[in-house]
Amino acid sequence: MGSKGEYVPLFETSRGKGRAIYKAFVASVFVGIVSILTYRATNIPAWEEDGFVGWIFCFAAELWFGFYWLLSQSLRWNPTYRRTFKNRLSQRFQDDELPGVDVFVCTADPNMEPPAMVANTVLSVMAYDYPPEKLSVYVSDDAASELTFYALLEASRFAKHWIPFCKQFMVEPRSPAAYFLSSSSSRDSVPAECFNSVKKLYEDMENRITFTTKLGRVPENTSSEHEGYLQWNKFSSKYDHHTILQTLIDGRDSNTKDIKGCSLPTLVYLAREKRPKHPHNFKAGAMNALIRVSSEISNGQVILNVDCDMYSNHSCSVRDALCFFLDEEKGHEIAFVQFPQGFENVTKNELYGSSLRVIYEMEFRGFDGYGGPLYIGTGCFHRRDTLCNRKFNKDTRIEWKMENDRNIKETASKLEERLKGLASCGYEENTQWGKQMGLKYGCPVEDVITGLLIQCQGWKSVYYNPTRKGFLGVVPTSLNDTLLQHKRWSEGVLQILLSKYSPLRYGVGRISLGLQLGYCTHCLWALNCFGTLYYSIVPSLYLLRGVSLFPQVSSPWLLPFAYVTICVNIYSVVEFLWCQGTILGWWNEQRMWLYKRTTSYLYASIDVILGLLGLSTTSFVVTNKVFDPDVSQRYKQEVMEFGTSIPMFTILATLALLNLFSLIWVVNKVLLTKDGLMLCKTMVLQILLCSLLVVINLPLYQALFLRKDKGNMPSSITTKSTFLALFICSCFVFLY
Ligand SMILES: *[C@@H]1O[C@H](CO)[C@@H](O)[C@H](O)[C@H]1NC(C)=O
Ligand SMILES: CC(=O)N[C@H]1CO[C@H](CO)[C@@H](O)[C@@H]1O
Repeated sequence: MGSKGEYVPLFETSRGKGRAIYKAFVASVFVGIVSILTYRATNIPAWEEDGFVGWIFCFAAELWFGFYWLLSQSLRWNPTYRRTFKNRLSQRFQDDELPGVDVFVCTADPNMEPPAMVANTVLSVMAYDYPPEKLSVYVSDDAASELTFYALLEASRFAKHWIPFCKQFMVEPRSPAAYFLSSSSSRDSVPAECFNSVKKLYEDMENRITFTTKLGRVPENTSSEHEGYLQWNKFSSKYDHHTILQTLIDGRDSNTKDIKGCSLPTLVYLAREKRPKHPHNFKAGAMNALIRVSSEISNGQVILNVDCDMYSNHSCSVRDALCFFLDEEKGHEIAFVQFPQGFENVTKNELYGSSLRVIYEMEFRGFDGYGGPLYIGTGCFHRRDTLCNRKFNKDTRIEWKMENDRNIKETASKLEERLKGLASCGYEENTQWGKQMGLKYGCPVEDVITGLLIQCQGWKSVYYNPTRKGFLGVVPTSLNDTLLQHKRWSEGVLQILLSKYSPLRYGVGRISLGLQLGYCTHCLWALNCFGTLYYSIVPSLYLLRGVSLFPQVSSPWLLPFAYVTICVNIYSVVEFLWCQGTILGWWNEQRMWLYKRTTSYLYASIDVILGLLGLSTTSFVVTNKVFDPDVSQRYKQEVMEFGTSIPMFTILATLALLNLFSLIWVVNKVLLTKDGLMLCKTMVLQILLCSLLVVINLPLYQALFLRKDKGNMPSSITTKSTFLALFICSCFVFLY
């Protein structure tokens, strides 16, 4: 406490500025939308007319878009900003009074998630500016890969040099790979000699890890050096093996020291038991096994969860998070502190929009204004008790300063034997794990539903987005990967909306209305596919028949259409620039918006509908983090990557060609026929829409017809989509 017992907060919350102007703008756009809908409702063509069906569906699409736009305002209505005071934290809490922090790193596939990357992630979190006795790192390896184990063993040795080096010279960032690549100014204070010797150690380690990874197995002379490898003797496959639990660094042991004689954080490797007949519940299952195992080793009151492809970019993030939890007034309400996912591999104009700029800079702050952001499965600090189903009670405070009850009586090997059972397949049978306890099972976005249920227990969460990002990861660098990732997300969140934990039903009375609407905005991503598909196909096809679906140039009804379109897009540009994007980045994002909606979201919607009919089950796809140099090159030059022959690309190409053919047809007509000008006047909006779709698809036409590199559109898709588009267009012209 401050002087005279007066309360000085550990963090500060403020609201966004300029809200009144924004709200007036929203109101005006809303009037525009209502006018558009009025126009649709009052000008329906007679049912036997050519445009009747098209009109009705336009009406439906615009109703949806209007509704969805309104819904998405919930996330812009009340943005909230947070600031922490770490110096006050260190004044109020001595090092030995700080809570224990357990860091969970999950990896699932050494081929997609290179062991060297996992080692760097682990080293970056082991080097946090935090008392090492209070910090433990647990790695869950769902592939039970010897290669990952080898990399961690190497990392545990290198840590003895790396951690004291980081602490002595205040090195940032503390992932060695990122540090040695960066030209960070923190390098100047390091004597060249120290720098070079640590760098050499790192490079030797990295070479050894990469060598073994390429070899695909650990050489015998190496594996005989550590008894940990013996656990692989009875190993049959990654789908069928017993629990492997190894303490690589036992921080509880007072003899474990780094080269400077200081303590080290604990490092534990876990590959939980897998048997073909037992569902393993993907990442949620891995996290739950870690929660149980860690509770018997270090039992940190705070749990940090990071993906293996994200490293810590700020050594103080733990202290930042603790400023929220340990605040005497408000800390007791907070269940988790979510950091945004930062990305190091984004190019300037973000061809695939993968940094999710607007979501992290804008929408998550909106969530925070209503009780807290979603839990997104990485870069998130949880209180251990709230993850284990503790309900919120406004009078109960957690005793942070209590002695940490870490287990120091047993030796590591005894402990390991005893704890293996906690990670066995059978352990969770007839328990609440996966239901009430830990992360929830049965949803492809286990993180989001878990966060939602914690909020439904009465807890708040906090979004902390400092200028210097706390965690950095890599983005998918191809269109294919991006679309698949969004398919998984949009499918998962839509399932939540339809599940018994729907924010609209279960959430009622448990979370605020604003938060419910915020969740719905994300949960309904997938359903945007129908309106968008319709809007990007049918108006253009109607051009071929000369049927107008929008007001003519001379009609006053043109105004609301123009006003809404222009305003919404100008706002969207401004918002994007405000989130530190570029104009071209915005344009690329619009293209991705179209592509995601017409493929990822469509697939997600279809899968959810099939799931409702009992025809499909959830699956979990690990995103690829290994990059072909050729693909990387094109990614850096911001050239779209097609290259693979997947049905999603056929859809995209067909759509693009449909619009191209329609535009050619109509331009032809305008230029070559007598009533060309008339056509222009009656169909102006449709022609504009079609032209816009053509312009936004320019990179796709290039990939179809002009590019010769390996990332161009496979010729099978070119043929298929050209044929399909021609067929659909001619149907519209001649039959229908
Ligand atoms: C990561 O940390 C470094 C300093 O170590 C900083 O210069 C850089 O801006 C950070 N990156 C991001 C994206 O915040
Ligand atoms: C994992 C990965 O793709 N890393 C790349 C990120 O971007 C830098 C520079 O753009 C590359 O050097 C890395 O290889």
